[in-house]
Amino acid sequence: MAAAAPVRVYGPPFSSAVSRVLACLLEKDVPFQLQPVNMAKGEHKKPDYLKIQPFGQVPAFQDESITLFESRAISRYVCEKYSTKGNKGLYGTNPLEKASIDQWLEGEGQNFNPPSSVLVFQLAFAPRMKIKQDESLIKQNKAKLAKVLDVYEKRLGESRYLAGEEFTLADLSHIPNTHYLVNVCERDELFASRENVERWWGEISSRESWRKVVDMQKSPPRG
Ligand SMILES: N[C@@H](CCC(=O)N[C@@H](CS)C(=O)NCC(=O)O)C(=O)O
Repeated sequence: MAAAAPVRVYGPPFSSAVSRVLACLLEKDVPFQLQPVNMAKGEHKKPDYLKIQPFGQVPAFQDESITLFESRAISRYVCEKYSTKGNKGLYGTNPLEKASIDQWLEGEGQNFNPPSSVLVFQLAFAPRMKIKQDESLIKQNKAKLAKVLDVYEKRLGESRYLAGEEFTLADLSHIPNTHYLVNVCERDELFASRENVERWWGEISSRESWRKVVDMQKSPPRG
């Protein structure tokens, strides 16, 4: 029987949402093919691409004849489909573990991502795109993120990772935006000033899966 084709991830590794999916695939040891989407040329808004990502964003994902979008949904799918590969506990092994992971994954999507993605855009991408930074938006979102991190500081004083004692998809999902905030945006004080958050960031950012994504970000394929 012919080997199954590798799954495909559409989008550049510098995108936070794309890199979330890449880190998940690497944790799960699932082979993948990266499909370039040249965002500078607006390829993500072209009719062919909109057939697989109707909102015109990256990533899109293909497994056999099925296409998916939304990085967190794709990551959950990868964990479920490849439950016996790579890091087997990444999305838990029973309903209660999954619910606990989902709770913090939703917390990331609903509470952490809104202010952190505004800060990443304003501080890392706007200057590169020659867009004027909005200082009041930066101030507002820094304050919002600080409140979210206060909750994390307490939680991470009770358990090693967000959903318990093991690294899970909930932790992984925070890495892409935090990476930009700590390493590019000079907002590392938000994390370093909180002892437990700082310890957690040190642990999750040094995972081999994420180090590989960072290497891919340094030398992305041309698209
Ligand atoms: N909730 C989506 C967000 C996707 C998203 O915002 N992607 C950004 C790059 S990180 C994008 O495509 N931006 C271009 C645009 O919105 O036109 C996911 O997690 O997949």
